[in-house]
Amino acid sequence: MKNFVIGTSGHIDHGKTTLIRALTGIDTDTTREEKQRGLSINLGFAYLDLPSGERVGIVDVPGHEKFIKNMLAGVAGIDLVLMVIDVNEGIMPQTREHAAILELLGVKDYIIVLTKVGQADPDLISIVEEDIKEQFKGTALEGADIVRTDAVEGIGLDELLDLIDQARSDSVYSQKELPGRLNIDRAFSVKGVGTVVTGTLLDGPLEVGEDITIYPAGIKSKIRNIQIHEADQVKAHAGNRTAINLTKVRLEDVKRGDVLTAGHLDLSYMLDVRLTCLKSQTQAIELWDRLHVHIGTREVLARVVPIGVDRIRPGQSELAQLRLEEVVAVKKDDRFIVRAYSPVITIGGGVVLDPKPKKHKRYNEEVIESLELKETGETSDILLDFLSRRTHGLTSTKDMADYLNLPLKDVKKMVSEMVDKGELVAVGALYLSEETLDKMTRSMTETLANFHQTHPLQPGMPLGEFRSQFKKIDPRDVDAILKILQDREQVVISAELIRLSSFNVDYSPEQKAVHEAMSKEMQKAGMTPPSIEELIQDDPIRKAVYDRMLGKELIQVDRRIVLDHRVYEEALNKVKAYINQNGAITLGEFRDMMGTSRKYGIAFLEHLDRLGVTKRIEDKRVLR
Ligand SMILES: Nc1nc2c(ncn2[C@@H]2O[C@H](COP(=O)(O)OP(=O)(O)OP(=O)(O)O)[C@@H](O)[C@H]2O)c(=O)[nH]1
Ligand SMILES: [Mg+2]
Repeated sequence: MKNFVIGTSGHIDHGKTTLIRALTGIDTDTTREEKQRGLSINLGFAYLDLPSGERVGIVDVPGHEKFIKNMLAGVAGIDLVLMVIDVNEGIMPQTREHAAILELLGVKDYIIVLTKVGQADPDLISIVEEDIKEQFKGTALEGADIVRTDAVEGIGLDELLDLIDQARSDSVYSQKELPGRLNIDRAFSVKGVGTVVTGTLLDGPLEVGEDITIYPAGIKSKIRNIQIHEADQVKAHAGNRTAINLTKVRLEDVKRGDVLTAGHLDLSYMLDVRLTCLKSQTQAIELWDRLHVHIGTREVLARVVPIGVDRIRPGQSELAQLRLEEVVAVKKDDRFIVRAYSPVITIGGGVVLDPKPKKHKRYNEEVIESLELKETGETSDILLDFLSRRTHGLTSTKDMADYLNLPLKDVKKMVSEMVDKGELVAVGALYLSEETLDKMTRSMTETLANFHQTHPLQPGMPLGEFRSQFKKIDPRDVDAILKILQDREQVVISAELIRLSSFNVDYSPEQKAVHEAMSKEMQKAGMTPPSIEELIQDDPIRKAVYDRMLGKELIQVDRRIVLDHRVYEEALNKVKAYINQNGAITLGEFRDMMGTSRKYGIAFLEHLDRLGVTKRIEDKRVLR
């Protein structure tokens, strides 16, 4: 099951760490510097056993504005925030900044914890509470429970625990199982154990023994051990605070900001996003503004390109493209925060709509529509939009699941529904959109129709020439579409020629008679046909008719041998039937069955090998 994670937040010295220590007995200020200075610098980690018996994880963040970076690295994946406010000070700058950040990151559940109430005047407490309610109006913290506490005097802690328990049991977990993904917030080395990384699991599960990749470097490793709340586990789920011991990874190869995943991530220097500029800002976010982007546990510099508007004004949310100065590995729907380049203050944030976009022209309707679709559209439409923009259309359900950031199981179900509805076509285990197929079919049949018109006497277009017309398209797609067109009997491919199945050569009366004669000769000759020269007899009329029969009525078996198509079909069916009955066929058996000679037998069987119908094993052939 998903684990519940609580985060603290609030202004410096308002009592976050003291509160967690009072609740859990764990001091999250672990370094000497933190203890000496009496303030938190790094993220602190603890866990809490609730009255219900449930164990939940806690991330304690520093309040000092200089350490906001550390705070940002800790808050992804948090379910409930304890917004800590010192009753003697009320809402202060970092209270507001943390609240804005958490709201932009999509955190929905909050408990407002008033601290240090023991010595405070009850009237003051009421005034501060009213002020807090007023100031948080219209934000995600509006209506949050407020609890009065004093960690030193032990006031209000039981009430707070009950509220946390309530919030935990009310929370609805999304049960989607995705390839495990963890944004690394710490990496360290343990003597005799090796490299350990920690973080909150964004997607899960992850299991001991699982192969993983660390992005962006692409380092491959395996999970040797998983710890959750200091206990060994075989499996970690989304939301778990985990420490993961990795095999064969040196400490210098991993750092905060890296992403560990059991799945695949695309690397990208650009992100399409919806970007919100905070209401409290006095300046708009302008084209080409340089910003710090905090995404996952990573911080990168980027330039902003608003897509549909000139600038993003305070309080507005607009489509934009972030042009990053370093590569990132993120997924659709990931959230991020942006801070001004200088002075470094939080000015906004948003959500990723496309983690690997192309460079966009601004004010382009098509781009805007496609992004809006990704934001609010039906998943099946988002998938069709994705397929229409890929360089090759044939796509696996795994690639689709990666792009959509959805469980493979759900994607497979959706895809099979889309196949039934005629929106997708299955090509083996891959899929193509009906739209791509349609477009390609039209352009292929047009190419063939043009060829037939300019070469009415030729039985078909040489395949090589045909393919060269579609060089821009991935050859795998061309093959797949040709296969579909053959199955649907729209085109015929034979002897390296392709033609529309509706195409017929018109014969003159004279040619007609010759055609009939040649057709009879070839049928009669069966599996011991005359050579091509013998058939044509150096006669121009016979040559013209031969050309038109080739590929339709005459099937080329090798350079010198052609067979009547009826003879060819019969031989092919007999070979298949023979192998089905006997497991294999030898050259001798084929010769006897067809009453032909060694020369034709070899030519025919080798032709079937090349076609991929049969496969030669020593002196026998089996079906492929
Ligand atoms: N009397 C009283 N003092 C408190 C209480 N909570 C915190 N303090 C004191 O306030 C000071 C700051 O507390 P911390 O818990 O370190 O504050 P913090 O919010 O973790 O600070 P940063 O992590 O640096 O942002 C310490 O001296 C605490 O002893 C409380 O409920 N009552
Ligand atoms: Mg602290």
